[in-house]
Amino acid sequence: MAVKILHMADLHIGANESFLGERAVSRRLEALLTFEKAVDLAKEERVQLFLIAGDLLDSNRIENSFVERVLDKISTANEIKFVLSLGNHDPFNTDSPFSRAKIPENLYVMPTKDTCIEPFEGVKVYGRSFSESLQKGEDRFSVPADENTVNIMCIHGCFGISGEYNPISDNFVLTSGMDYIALGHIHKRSEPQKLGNTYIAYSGCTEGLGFDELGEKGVYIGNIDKNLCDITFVPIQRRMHIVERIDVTNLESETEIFDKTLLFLKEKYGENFADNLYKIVLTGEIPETLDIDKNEIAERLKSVTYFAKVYDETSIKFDLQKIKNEVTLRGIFVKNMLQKIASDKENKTIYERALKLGLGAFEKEVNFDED
Ligand SMILES: [Mn+2]
Repeated sequence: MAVKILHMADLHIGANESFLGERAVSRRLEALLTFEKAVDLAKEERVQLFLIAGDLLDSNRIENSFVERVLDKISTANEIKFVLSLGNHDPFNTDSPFSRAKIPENLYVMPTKDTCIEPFEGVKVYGRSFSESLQKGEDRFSVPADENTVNIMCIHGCFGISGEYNPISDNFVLTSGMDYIALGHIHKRSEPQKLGNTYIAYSGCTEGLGFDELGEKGVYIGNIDKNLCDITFVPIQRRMHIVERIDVTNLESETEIFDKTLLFLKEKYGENFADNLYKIVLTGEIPETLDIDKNEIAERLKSVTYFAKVYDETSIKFDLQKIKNEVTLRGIFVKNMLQKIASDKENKTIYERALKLGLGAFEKEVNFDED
């Protein structure tokens, strides 16, 4: 019997993006909206089993009101069974809100020892919660799978990575007897992969929490059966974190740079472009006379988007024929280098690079990693 699941992880409700300043307070609440959206989606899609693979909360020190809203939402979806295996950020100890709160009947919070439950006939769910923020892994799950049911595991840990966050080895997977293992911990989503007869995947985090968690975030939804893993990624994030490099060569003012950037973002991200958080990196060669005020551009972008910051990685486009006639140290340097470039064909590219770096050094600090 195929079972329709929703797999989510690492929503980190309560986390604070402090760089947002005043908006950080409302941004914290958005994780709740994203959770509610996931539950609504599960209802629409007639999901039977909603798996949460840990780090639902960013910390056990979270306002009760946040936890109440999560539990309320779960209780309104009583046609769905929810299974929660807690992770390193929200371990199931005496500090856990889940050890105090009234748990809805359709939510099962996995204990800290290996456990198997049967939420409905023909489907068994296996898992365990972290008891502390660090967790030594075991090389196999201690509860054997039932050959006569669909077997699904929901667990937080590091698949294929050793360490102290419940490492999950190939042997663990190969001996598990699972049809699907729903993982949490790694915030970057992975496509389902098959080891033996077991499919395993990270759904990734559900809402990006910084410029190291870029692009679409969401959940896996689909059917699991014996030898079947038919799941699809569905983005549900409220906002995306986005890094874009904008080439500003030949532009002549902050206004032109702002206009080009804005047009690019509108074209690429469509009507909801303003909802996202942007890190814009300016690249290309600009005239010596243009001293870009990146803060001015950032302020203007902030006024039309949820958040923006701007990095300037441009380099200066020098008029070498003009500079070589300057009666300055820089003029002498350029004249000498141009002579070397003209006369020493073998080392031409090295001299060209030295010229570029040297000229940069007259202007500002030199980054030798630039090309
Ligand atoms: Mn996490």
